[in-house]
Amino acid sequence: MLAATVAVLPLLADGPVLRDLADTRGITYGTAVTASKLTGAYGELAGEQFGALTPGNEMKWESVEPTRGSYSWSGADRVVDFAEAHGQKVRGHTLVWHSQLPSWLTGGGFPAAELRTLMTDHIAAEAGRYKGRVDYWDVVNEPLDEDGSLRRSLWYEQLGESYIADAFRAARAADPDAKLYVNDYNTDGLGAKSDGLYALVKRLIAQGVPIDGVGFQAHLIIGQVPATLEANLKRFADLGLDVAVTELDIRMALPVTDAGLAQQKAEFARVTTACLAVARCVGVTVWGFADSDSWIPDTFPGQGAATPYDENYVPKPAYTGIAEALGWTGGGDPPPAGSSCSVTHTVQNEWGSGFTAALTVRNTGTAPLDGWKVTWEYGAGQRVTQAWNATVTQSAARVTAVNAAYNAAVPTGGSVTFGLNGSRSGTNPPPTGLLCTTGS
Ligand code: 9MR
Repeated sequence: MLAATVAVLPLLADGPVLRDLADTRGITYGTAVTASKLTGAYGELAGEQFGALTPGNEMKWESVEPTRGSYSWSGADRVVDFAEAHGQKVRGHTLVWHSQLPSWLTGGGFPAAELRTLMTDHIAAEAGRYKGRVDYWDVVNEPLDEDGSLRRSLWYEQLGESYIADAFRAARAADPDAKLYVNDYNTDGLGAKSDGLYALVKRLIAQGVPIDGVGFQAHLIIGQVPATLEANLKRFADLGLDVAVTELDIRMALPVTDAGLAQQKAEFARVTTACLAVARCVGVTVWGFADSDSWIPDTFPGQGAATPYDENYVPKPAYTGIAEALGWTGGGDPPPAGSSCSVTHTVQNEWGSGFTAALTVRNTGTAPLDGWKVTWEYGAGQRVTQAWNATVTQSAARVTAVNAAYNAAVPTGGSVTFGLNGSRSGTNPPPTGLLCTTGS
């Protein structure tokens, strides 16, 4: 699918918008978030810069089912609602894990059959609640030990390897449209642990287990980003699965140095480039976008600065490294004053002499839109022959689309889509100069 997009008017500063740059490259750039912080500058950056959100803790078992059979969804709801209001995807994290389990579960002494039912009931409840609203689920998190054998977790010890297949089947039954992932750390490069993961995934596929993807957490250390990251992603993709970098951070010893930040910039870029190089890599998620919202300093005393923004939400060199890896050159015209929309152009269908394209206008500002206009150039002789949901005119290569009366209004965070058929002769490169401006 060909896609092109343009970013207009970041809320906090002029500069690149990672989610839109990522869209143009066919991947999604996401972040883990803390639900309670999704206001003010934190909320604006999370909504403006990222195309997907992962709740850092709010969907874990101890958060959603602290007491047996009694669910508490407020934190998880907050993240999902926020993502929908900002046109973002959601990575659900996580349904079955050995950690952050409630004590009623770990200390319950449940016999195997009951434990298995507790697990599948929990999956049914959680994935069922968010059916159609979560794009990807980390169904099973961290099932492996460092040597590549299966982790001796509560689940494995009591239920054996079959807990994994059962968890995926329960998740598929609860939400047939969500992409189902296994997710782990220290599996980013080639090695014993990722070999174990690879073997596990092959067994699951052979058993017909409904698995769609593999998540690579990528909790990395500067100077130690695996050289084999891309090759490793590729071997999993070659099994016919999607892959994603799901929890990227790159930590360093504190205090930070300019050299450390420069190296971190290059390494955030490298991880991003590795995903871009693997066709089935659907995206990268950073594990917290700001150093003030990172787990690293608590867990690794003396280390930190592991994310793309500092404690005060000032972008670090790593942020620029990501943007550059996504194709940002620092050039281009500044966004027109007053604009607060962005637009994506996607070729949906292509045949010998024609094509169909969909264009989605998103309100990236803080106020509702009342009218919008999109302009672009088709550089290879493409001609618009028919359009819907907008008035589209063309003069030579230049195309202008203006809202219809019924879709002039776009709420904050909302989007509208219009479409067209075009004729072509030969190639059909994406449009250039794609720009959205707001109306009255
Ligand atoms: O970011 C999470 C942090 O706030 C929690 O205290 C921690 C508890 O284990 O979990 C962190 O997230 C983890 C994620 O769920 C799974 N992969 C490792 C992450 C970092 O520990």
